[in-house]
Amino acid sequence: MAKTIEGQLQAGSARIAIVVSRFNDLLTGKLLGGAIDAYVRHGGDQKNLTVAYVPGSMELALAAKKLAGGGKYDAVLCLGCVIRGSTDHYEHVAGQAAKAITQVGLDTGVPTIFGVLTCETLEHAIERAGAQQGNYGASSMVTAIEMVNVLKQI
Ligand code: INI
Repeated sequence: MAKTIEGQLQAGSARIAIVVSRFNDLLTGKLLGGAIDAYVRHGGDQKNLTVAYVPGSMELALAAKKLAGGGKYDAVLCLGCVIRGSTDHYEHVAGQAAKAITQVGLDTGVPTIFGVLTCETLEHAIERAGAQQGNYGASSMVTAIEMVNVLKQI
């Protein structure tokens, strides 16, 4: 029988920093609410959460790097929203944010989660920020919890 390593979805006392983009804050505020709610519903205590705000999705990675490097957090969750319909540099913002946030995790060893909605239209973004398609902030928090728990065992 193979040895299996997998992360449970219990938050326990995992210390998680959430970095939130103010750009599209109508939507990122909903992602933040979903993330906090998911943490609590998975057994966490809000006192173990820290929330930091940055201007836009392009700034998420730098703040995440500082938080991840300080040794105080078990995971960093980056929340943002990039909508193609409302920006002509969508590809740059979305692509660069994804690349930089992924790199923070690889460089620091602290799971750094890409909770950035990248959508074609405002309607699609609303659907994924708490309407028909769930809340991407909540599912990203569950990813953070799973990564904290699986990395503890590897
Ligand atoms: N930032 C976002 O988070 N989402 C967007 O859709 C967006 N648009 O449309 O441009 C956006 N731009 C700002 C960017 O993240 C930086 O804050 C800015 O370029 C300064 O570095």
